[in-house]
Amino acid sequence: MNGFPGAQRIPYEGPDSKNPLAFRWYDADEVVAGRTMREHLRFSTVYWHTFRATGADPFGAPTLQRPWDDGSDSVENARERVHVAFEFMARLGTPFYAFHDRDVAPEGASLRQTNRNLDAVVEALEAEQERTGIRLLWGTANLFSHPRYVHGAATSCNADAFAFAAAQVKKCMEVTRELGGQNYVFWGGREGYQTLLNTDMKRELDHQGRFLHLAADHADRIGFTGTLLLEPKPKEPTKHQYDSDAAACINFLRAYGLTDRFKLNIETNHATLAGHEMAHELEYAAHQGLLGSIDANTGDLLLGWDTDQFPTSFYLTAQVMLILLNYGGIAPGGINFDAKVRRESFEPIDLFHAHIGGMDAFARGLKIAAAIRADGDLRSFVQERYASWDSGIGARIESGQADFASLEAYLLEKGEIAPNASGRQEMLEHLFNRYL
Ligand code: XLS
Ligand code: NI
Ligand code: NI
Repeated sequence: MNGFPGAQRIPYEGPDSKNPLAFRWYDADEVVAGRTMREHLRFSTVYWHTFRATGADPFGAPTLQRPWDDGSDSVENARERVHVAFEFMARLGTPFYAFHDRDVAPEGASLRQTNRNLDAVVEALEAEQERTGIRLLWGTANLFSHPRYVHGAATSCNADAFAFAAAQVKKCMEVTRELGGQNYVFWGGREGYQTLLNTDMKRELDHQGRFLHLAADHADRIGFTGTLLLEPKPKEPTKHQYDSDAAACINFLRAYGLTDRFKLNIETNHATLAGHEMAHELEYAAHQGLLGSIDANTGDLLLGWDTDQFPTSFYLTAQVMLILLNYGGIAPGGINFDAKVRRESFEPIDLFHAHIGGMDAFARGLKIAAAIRADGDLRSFVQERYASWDSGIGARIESGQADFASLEAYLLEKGEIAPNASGRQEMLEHLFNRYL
């Protein structure tokens, strides 16, 4: 059962290596800014894109060659796939993985049978975790593929769909706990709408709030102590997803009293679809104390959908890692490659090329970010830019000692504001490039 001929354990060979099946930057044991790369980056392979994608698109048939997979929906095939998946991850060296319940095990004729199928595959996952030391970053329930969720899950107009989703999350959270999962993710696949003409938005959002409370209650009941994560995405599959971006998610969590239980899982391509840079979404979640984990991929700026490509831009990864370093790291979250190979990259070995490129891009980004922080030039510029708030009128405003009347009096006396300084954007962009 060697699904990956030609690929052994991927070695680190250093920046000068020309071997495409070697890391040039990712050296798991290398210490950067006080921690090993392994600890900083906490890479995770996703089960769905990597082991379940077929390459089918709305215009064409599957293309991806997966010789170990017999294409059937049997539990036996699902268990066989587990061995190949762990073999892949062990050779690649991602210390974590993530799955949806329905990626790992097939849906059966009844909920009872489906749960039994899941248990049978979880047994295999557990054994492989034990054998390889690879751990579960997060589990999640697929509440969007089955036709029963056509109108949504927690936000469906059909109360039975809510109940089914609850049963599914209950089970998936239990197996996530059993497998030692460090987080549990909620991406609201079909929680949104296509038209307001048939939608009671207030009622749907109340139901989503209720659903997440019930999920948190169940986590407490079973002693699941991992972080619960909500994943923002603005559109696709619905025209308007309720969890549209970090700010909308945080507002939702606050409105429904969920901020002490939930954090966010921020995905690069979802940020792009929301019209934001990844750095914006990370910075927004992080300063609110709600950054939990990252789905690392990248979109195509010329296409308006979630292309889920592997990240390769050092500029992007350096920005991401700078924010993570500034906020003390991503653990117990991780850098989860929610990314897939192109339909045209159909050989198994392409899975290695894709992940090696992504891991190296993040390793290089980490080094760039660490160098930027060590020099401190960027930080001093920003500190200096806000110096007017450190003393005088600025300090009085920040500490709550000023009101409109005293501010008016201040300006009547002073006449005009202190001269503004240049923002120096171009100089800073050039400075950033110094480290690339
Ligand atoms: C889809 C989402 C999904 C979540 C897990 O766009 O990124 O893959 O991460 O349900
Ligand atoms: Ni995702
Ligand atoms: Ni996505």
